[in-house]
Amino acid sequence: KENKRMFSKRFEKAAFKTAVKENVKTLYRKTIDEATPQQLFQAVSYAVKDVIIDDWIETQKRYDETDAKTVYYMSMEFLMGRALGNNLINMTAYKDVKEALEEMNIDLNVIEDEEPDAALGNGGLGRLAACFLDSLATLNYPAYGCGIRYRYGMFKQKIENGYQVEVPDNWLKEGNPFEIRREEYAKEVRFGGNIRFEKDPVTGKDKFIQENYESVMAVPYDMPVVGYGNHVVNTLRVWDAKPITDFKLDEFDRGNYHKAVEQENLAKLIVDVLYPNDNHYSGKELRLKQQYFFISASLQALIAKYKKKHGDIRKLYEKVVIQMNDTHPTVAVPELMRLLIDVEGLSWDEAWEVTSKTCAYTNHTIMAEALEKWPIDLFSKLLPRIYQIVQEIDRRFVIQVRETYPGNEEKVRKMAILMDGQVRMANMAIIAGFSVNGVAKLHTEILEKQELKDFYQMMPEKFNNKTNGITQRRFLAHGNPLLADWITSKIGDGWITDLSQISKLKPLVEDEEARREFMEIKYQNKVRLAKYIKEHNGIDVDPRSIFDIQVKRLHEYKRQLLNILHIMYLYNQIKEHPEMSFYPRTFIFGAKAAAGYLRAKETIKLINSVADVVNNDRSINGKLKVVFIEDYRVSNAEILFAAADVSEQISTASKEASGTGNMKFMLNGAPTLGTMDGANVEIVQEVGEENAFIFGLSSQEVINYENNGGYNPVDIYFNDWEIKRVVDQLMDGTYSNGDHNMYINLYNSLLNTQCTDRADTYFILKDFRSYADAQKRVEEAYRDQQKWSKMAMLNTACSGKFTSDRTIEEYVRDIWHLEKVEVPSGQDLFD
Ligand code: 26V
Repeated sequence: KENKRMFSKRFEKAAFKTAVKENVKTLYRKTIDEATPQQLFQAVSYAVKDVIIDDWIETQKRYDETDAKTVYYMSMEFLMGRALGNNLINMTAYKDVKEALEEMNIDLNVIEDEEPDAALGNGGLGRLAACFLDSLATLNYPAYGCGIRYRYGMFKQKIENGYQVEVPDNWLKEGNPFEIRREEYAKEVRFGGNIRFEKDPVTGKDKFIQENYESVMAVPYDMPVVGYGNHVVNTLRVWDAKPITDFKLDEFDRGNYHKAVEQENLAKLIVDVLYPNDNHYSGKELRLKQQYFFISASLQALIAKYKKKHGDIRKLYEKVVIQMNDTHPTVAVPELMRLLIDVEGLSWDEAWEVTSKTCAYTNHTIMAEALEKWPIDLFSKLLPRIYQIVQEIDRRFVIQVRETYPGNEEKVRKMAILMDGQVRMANMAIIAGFSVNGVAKLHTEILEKQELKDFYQMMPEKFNNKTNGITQRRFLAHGNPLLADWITSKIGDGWITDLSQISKLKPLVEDEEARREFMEIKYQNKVRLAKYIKEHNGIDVDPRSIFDIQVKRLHEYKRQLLNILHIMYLYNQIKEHPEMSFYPRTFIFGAKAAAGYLRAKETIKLINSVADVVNNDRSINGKLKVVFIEDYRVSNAEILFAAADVSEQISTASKEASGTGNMKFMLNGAPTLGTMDGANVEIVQEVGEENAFIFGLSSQEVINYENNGGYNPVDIYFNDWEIKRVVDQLMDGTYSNGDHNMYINLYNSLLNTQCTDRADTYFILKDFRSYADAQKRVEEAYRDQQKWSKMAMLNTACSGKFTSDRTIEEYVRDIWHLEKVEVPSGQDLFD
């Protein structure tokens, strides 16, 4: 009660300060002055958690009373970032807490920096899941996130001698103050063995008994997801694994020591580490184990919860909807079938009706190398009963295809789940799900017209688009407090939960004073980033220069190589024409490369080498600076977006399903320099082409080239000497202290036909001139500060569409059909 009071309606500063002091005392036997920053972080977090718990209990009670339909967002990844600051923002207590701590001589920002990022994700897909949870809670929708509690999240990136070095991310080392272990909800998950078939003598029904299996216990940890200012607290449930041996001493007693050890190892291994591969599938058995592990546990838990209130499991879909975040959780389809048939006793047809009315699938990429296709022998050995069910789903579907397209075996080849010794997970998701969605308008169109054409023709009613979004609570209210306060002073704070209101800034674009203020805030944010860069890189950058930023995972299709080649080209020009007028620029990169991705790692080395040469060349008078931000992650992303002048979104058209960084830059007032790809298309539609810098091949042009065997980059190389020069500089030692082999893989990727794939698969040289022109337009636009400030402000003012609140409302309207549940505030505690 005491704790609730301190955050209710009026923040009780004294109560809060006492709570922090008490926590430092009971946790560490220390006074505030003696405590380390980490200890203060823990103490503050526990004080905050205490308050969250009351709302959490209340929320779950309300969900129970109203018996509201719930979405289960199944995802291998939740890239949550830090919790403390975000929770305070959403509790509308950030400023009060900051002030209270200041009075105790504690800097909240310093405390926040003590929290490790919860980096349980790779990139866009995982961060999207985190934004969705924030929006679901803020919009009063009952929701669970279901995932894995990896002991090690996304690796920490160190740069040594210009190269990426991966360091394990031991994020739980100091303990996670916000999580709660829920031992009582543990579930057993079984792997391998064989299936014995029996007829039940009484019912005459088929029974499938799994024997000689290995198993683990899945133990859930719950993390609170705080809605903004509405007292809703939803749950992110992540599963840990523990060995089951203590329950099965009989095995142990029988001397099966080996098996006991095996199960212990399995438990340790299964949740050990996040696969740090973005957009690249490799058929690793452990990955499939992870998938089945968290899916089986989540489904068992969800069914148990449903059955506590409802008698008829055949109506599950009335209260539960399962959203599968890419194909990674699609084993949910056969696992739900198994639970319904083998455990709940439903017939196949009954189980299929429930499953296909409950499951929906989101596609996040058309990159062929990301498609999950499990070898049948691996799949059937690990999940024997699941495999039988997949076979039956496939058998029935193939009959349907043959009925629909008599004599057209090509259709069967393309659409069946089982083909060429593989289990094709996307096909299963589409066949079983009632909804298939892409993540941006262009992406969904490409799915319908190209990648999933056959499915679209057969079942068009399943297909729909849900353009991605981002949460303005984290990426503006928390990440850019100066701009957030300024916006609130101009249009009120309605934008925090209704971003469409940000369009009220539009008239202010014509107000010179407003523009000056807007640019002053941008400048302050650039100063903040310059300070970060000085601290972390030791590089001086001028906050008056143009901050041009590309931060995202490193991948060839995202074309960081195009960006750095262009910087090399600019450098050549400055050297050659020192008299040429050139607006000072700071190019900033942040990117992690998958550990085994050679070209990606070479690109990081190249960026760092170019940075070394350019930053230390006195002769160019600091006109050009290049910075590689080490360990790009959610927490430093917030600083980067706030400080950007230019947002680099330069993927090969058709390859980036949506992008979400593009939206974060736009919200913070950075115009897009980009291709007509993913959600860039919709960004341009909202802000107007004149307020973006668009270049390059269209997606249709790219697709046409691809259908005709590509294009020949060698022609460009020989016909454009400036392009030739930068490409040659990859090999001539300019950026490698004379080493002619350092960038050979990059060089070959652009030109060499010796490569297994086509030369310049991602049209870097093809788009180079067009990109350089667009960069020229950026420079010209920036010189005119009046014009630029209008452009920047308009980007913020037109970003309303790209809130994940809008995305979630569309999911609710078209797919999930949830109802809002109000949670009473703690005001009754005031009397
Ligand atoms: C795939 C795989 C394959 C197996 C190994 C581990 C792993 C991890 C992640 C992925 C996901 C690839 C798909 C993906 O991340 N797509 C991104 O989704 C974003 C959110 O919808 C979207 O904005 C990006 O454009 C899209 O690339």
